[in-house]
Amino acid sequence: MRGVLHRYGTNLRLTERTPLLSLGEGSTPLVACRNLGGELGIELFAKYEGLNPTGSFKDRGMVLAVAKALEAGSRAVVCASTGNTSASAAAYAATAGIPCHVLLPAGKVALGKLAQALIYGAKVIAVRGNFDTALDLARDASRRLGLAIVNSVNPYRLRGQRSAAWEICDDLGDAPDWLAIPVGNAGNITAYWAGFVQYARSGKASRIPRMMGFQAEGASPMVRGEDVPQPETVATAIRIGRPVNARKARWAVRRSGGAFAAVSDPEILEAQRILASREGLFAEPASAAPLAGLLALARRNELPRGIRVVMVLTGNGLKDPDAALGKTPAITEIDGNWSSLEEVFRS
Ligand code: AN7
Repeated sequence: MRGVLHRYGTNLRLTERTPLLSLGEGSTPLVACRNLGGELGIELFAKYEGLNPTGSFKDRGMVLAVAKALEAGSRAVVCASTGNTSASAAAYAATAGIPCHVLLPAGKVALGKLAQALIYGAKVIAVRGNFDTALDLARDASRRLGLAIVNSVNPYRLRGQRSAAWEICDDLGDAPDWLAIPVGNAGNITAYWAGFVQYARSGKASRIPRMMGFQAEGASPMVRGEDVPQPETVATAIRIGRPVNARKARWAVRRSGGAFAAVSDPEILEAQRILASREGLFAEPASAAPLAGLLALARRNELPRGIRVVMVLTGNGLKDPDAALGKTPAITEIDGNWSSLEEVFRS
């Protein structure tokens, strides 16, 4: 299986000593969302990152970060995570054959992500506190114990994540007008922008998209312009109050003519349901923030007509079934005979 290192190695500063790890990450589908696009009056695509090996975009950068950690002789990796980074780190550490330590905000990680970290064999530590506290501790562990930190403070993470922007340009033949993306630690939006810039400079794209970053209202430091000490949102993946990549992301958004905006938890859950029921795409709540934002812009007549928009579905909906089940219709239970079933179809 050809992964990100095999396909984009020349762009990723590999050396002869970099192990070519792969779980088959990247090459995710760019799905045309004709139903919603038609309704919104735009050409809408979804970059379906939930189909990566561990179910999120994190795999693109994690494969490079862990490969580089091995190359540098690191004997273990550490990260803090709202869930997806830990799942990805644990999987790549497993294939690399080194231990992985993950620090999670206690009680605030979706069950599927927790199950992943555990089954891949990571040492899971629940921190009483939020993600920002856990990241401070992970940095301490890295510094004091010499573990390789594989959060997005590790430059290889964002470099690998650029590959998603390259794939979008390769699929569309050019960059889109807008990129709509959820923002937590503000790493991915920075990586996409850098990826688009790199492609534009090398003549493989004619433009750089407006970078449109969407946060949850209760965890929206990029929108408010200041840290949020107690971030809170149903979209636990982006429950982050002090984004480590804030400065770089602000630059990317300003340079591209984009913007940050916030959406409410009810808007996120409604967008998640609409995405699944209208397009057949099941993404986790954080990943529905961009669609929630586009729907809100359209309601206010602020969505330009006819533009080409790619929204990034960063994580798979199966990771967090609890969040999805809140708004689904009731299940009809019947006795196991035809007349009971016939009754259901008649009513
Ligand atoms: C599904 O796993 O920060 O703005 O520790 O899991 O680059 O942080 C997850 C982030 C969006 C935000 N969507 O990306 C972690 C973590 C999903 C995510 C984001 C995350 P960044």
